[in-house]
Amino acid sequence: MRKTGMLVMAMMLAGCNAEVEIQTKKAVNAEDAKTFVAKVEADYADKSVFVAQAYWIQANFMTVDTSALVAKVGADSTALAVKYANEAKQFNDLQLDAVLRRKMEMIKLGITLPAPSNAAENKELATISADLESMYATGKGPEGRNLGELSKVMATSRDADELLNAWQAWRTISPVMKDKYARMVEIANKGAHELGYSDVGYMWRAGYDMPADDFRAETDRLWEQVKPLYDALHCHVRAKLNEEYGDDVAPAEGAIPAHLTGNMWAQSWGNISSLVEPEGTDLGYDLTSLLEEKGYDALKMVKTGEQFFTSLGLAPLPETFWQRSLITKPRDREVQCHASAWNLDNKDDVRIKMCTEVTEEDFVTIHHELGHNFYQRAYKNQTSLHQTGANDGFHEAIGDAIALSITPEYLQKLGLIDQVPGPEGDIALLMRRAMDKVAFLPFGLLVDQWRWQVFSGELTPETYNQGWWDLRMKYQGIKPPVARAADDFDPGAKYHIPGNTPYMRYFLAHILQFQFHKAACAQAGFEGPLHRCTIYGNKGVGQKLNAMLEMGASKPWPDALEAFTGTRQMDGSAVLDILRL
Ligand code: X8Z
Ligand code: ZN
Repeated sequence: MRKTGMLVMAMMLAGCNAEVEIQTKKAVNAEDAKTFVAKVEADYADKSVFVAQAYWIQANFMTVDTSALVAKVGADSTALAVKYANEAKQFNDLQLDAVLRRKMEMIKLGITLPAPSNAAENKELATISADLESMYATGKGPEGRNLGELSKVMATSRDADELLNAWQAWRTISPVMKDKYARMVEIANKGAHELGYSDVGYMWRAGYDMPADDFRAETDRLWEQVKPLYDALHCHVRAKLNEEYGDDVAPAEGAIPAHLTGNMWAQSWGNISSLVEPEGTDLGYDLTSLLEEKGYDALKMVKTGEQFFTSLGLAPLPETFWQRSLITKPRDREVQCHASAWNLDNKDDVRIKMCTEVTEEDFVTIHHELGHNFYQRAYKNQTSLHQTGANDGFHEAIGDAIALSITPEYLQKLGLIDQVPGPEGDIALLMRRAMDKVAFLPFGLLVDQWRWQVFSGELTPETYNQGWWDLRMKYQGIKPPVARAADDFDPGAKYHIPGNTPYMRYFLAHILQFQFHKAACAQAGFEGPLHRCTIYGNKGVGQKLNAMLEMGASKPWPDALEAFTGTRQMDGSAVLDILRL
């Protein structure tokens, strides 16, 4: 409760010596609530530009100094957000209109890592966050190899020893994060308590226009819908890996060892698609090789991505995007290479930051990032608190949904292939999609299940790593390729853990993007199989898409979903509709 006009009076009560604290609460009304929210929004709009600039500079130029600067900026902005969240509580019992009530909830819940009001702990939390972020960004394996180099081994090598070596190398960066991480959890949970919440995980689950417990059940429901497809994929891939690597490395039964799926975290398996194509099927081309052969570089890949969005009738990116984005890894300084999309001024100053390689994977990631930028620009006229995705899964799903339109038919339009493979290419096409998207689903689900357990105290620093692998086993059927030591901290080797980016958004996005694609293809009147549908050039679909994007978070997310797809429910059946013949 905000201590409005708190009055501390020592009163001598008759018959006893007691010190009584009396709080007088000024009565607030709906008009006060409106004024308060307007003030918060104006303040956020004003201050967020400076904060974004500081974070941008740090991510593009990582030194001990820029880290110290973002720790300071982060501490100040968290302190402000916590102050406003506490002030918002005074309106808890008031009847407010739905929009205002929702904004109040956003003010209280919108802090990813809440700090206690104690300035020293706030500072400590901000310093730990900045430290963890740079430890990840600048992390190197024993032979000085960075994540880009090690990831390339994971994606291209078929030598089990080499793969194991790269897998282990990257996991040497994270044990030193563990103590800091545990302390961070402790402080942020204290911040959550002060705001009146049980723990940080609760706050993360509460941002979906439904009670936090219902959200947990909702994610379980979606997983159950798609699990049979994952189980089938897992079984097939395990058999193929067994053929390739033999019983000792890749057993025919049980879990798949984590180093064999073409990805550092075994989260998306597209890089080993060719290995698992069923007998007699072949896509006939490899997009990575095509991009190389046709002389694509990072810039041309981003231009091509932009061209997809403008083909839908969306305005081109501003000149400043090209001047200010970072699209290749600089040779002379440390940057945060994990791809991201930014809006620096809450208007048109959108940018991406990526250490792009000429690969199919990065071509898709470019569409993913541009999806964020086109979303950000579309909702720029909303009020400050509504300048975000309908929910965070929407934000992650837009670019991915567009990338589902990268079909052979579209690649032919780009001049990347001459001949569109006939139906004989369907199995290989579907397999590639499943390896990228279906394989991701259990990983997308478990990262925050782990963090929910960490924040609730169910896992402790002693059990952090074991808990991680228990979830990897339970949902993905993935096991570590070598025994893990007690002080290992394998979750820390995944960006979003030290980066403190909530992860359930990606699980939701891997459901939503299929719903969006299916709806878009229906709007386009497409009649063939959905994996062959591209909405490239369709202005009608673009208009409808933009209508949803422009809404930002101004309405509960089911309204936004309905505006584009006609349904108010997230639904995993679209995944199955698209990924079956
Ligand atoms: O982090 C990302 C994006 C940035 S928002 C590149 N993704 C997740 C990941 O890399 O783990 C996209 C897919 C999942
Ligand atoms: Zn993203």
